[in-house]
Amino acid sequence: MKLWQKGIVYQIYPRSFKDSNGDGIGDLKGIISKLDYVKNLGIDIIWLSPVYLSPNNDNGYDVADYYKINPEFGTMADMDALIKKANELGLKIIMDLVINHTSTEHWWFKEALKGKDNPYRNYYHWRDKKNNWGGFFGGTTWEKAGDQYYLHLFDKTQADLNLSNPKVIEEVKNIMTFWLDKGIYGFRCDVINIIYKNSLENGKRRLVLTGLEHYHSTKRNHEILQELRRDVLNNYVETFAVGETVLVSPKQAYDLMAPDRKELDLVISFEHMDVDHINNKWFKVKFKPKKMMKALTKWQELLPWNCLYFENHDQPRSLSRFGCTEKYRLESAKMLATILLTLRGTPFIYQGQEIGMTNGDFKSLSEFMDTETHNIEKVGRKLLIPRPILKKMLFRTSRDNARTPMQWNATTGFTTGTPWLKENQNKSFINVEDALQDDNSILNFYKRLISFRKSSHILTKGIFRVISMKNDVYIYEREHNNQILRIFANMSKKEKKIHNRREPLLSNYQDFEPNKLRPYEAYIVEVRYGF
Ligand code: TEU
Ligand code: CA
Repeated sequence: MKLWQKGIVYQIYPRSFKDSNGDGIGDLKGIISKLDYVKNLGIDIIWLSPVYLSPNNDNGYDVADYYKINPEFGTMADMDALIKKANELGLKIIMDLVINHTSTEHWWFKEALKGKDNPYRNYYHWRDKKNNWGGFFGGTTWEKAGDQYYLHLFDKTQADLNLSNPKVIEEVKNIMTFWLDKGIYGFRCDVINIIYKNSLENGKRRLVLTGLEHYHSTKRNHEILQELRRDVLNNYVETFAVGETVLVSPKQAYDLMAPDRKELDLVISFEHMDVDHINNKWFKVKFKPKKMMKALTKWQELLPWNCLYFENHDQPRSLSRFGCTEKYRLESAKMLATILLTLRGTPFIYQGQEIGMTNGDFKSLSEFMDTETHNIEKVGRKLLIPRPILKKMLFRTSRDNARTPMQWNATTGFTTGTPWLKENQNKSFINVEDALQDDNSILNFYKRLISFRKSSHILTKGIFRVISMKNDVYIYEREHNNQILRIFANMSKKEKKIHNRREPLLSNYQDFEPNKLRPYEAYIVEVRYGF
């Protein structure tokens, strides 16, 4: 087994993790000061969201220079120190690789703006007129610059790179090599299945993302990934390349990660994140556990290995979506943790998830910092969505829900200054300092689960088999070498009848009652057939 299969990943969103100098913005020195915390949790791999030079229109996913560190975060020396200290602790680092687009502040783009015959013009996509494509952040995907328009599938300050230009591919290889030579373990590749555009013609009209068929999962996209593996990743003993994808089927995901195709190692898919909305994420509906179980089961059955996650910097907090933030906060957070750490695949934990952080307590739209949230607000206004409904949509779904500062303690744990994004006031009782001292905390439960998982061949290697998805109760097994663990999870706040008399090996309740699951109760039992 590779390290990325045995290990647990922890995602750090640098801006919101730990501020070391009181300017209200998390930074690299802050991360260094918390590496011991991450290590003690039982983590093996850190996924660091972008720390490159950036004007921060999309918090670093708009890269202005791939070889420079954003001064708000520190210096290249700080980054070297972070990699060194992490490696000393046995922690690997993967960095975000954002190659679908650069910031319009990138010097390549500034050169491209100088005219049609500039050598960098062809680093980007240009058209004389807009086409009908629709962007990920709402609205058109074309912005005028001079007498032409450039393509941007995301924000207008994120210009799509032209990966049909071999020079751009060379640039990507150099960037990867530069960072791998510094001792990082690999990359989380941003929106990796839409990087190659077959054509810039009009698309078939769709409710969202018109034009998608021209750039989604293209053949050339696969070839590019194969080339990056062959010419870069293969130069290192062991690397880890996990790709974030957009709208993939299990088959499309498998084609990106199948070992014999030599592209990525692992794919981040979204189907289980799409279970509480209709059409697109802004139209949330009541969460039905069955949908989640079905999505998880489907991917468990169809892919040999999954990226297991309930949260990241783009998703509202899982506790607020799939659990209970009040009466059963502890139980439901631990129930979700139990599922996360007992399925087959590599678990990803997003900063703050391990203490049960909830969605932000935003009161007004002006408190949001995320460009997507503001773009969607504009779209919503154009569509004449009544203001109270629009507000509700944005409060519930904004990515800023996941980006509020990490709650280290009840007071100035994140920063001694003014945080760049409003802190959640529930830091008074949801914070790392308190959680560390409380044996019953979500944090300590995560630690127990992580060490349980890591010492169990059944959980790391075993096959998955679903037993039941009825009545809001998820029951499945993992099996390895004829040893079986069965996992029970009540995903609702109602008590449920089940069949089980075996004492759990690990449970989110202190005691055990046979043949029933109390609200959000979840546990692992050992099963022996034929005895
Ligand atoms: O996200 C890509 C993506 O498809 C979505 O999750 C997106 O963030 C949005 O929610 C669509 O409605 C990646 C990054 O994770 C995200 O932070 C970036 O903004 C985006 O790419 C562009 O780089
Ligand atoms: Ca700082």
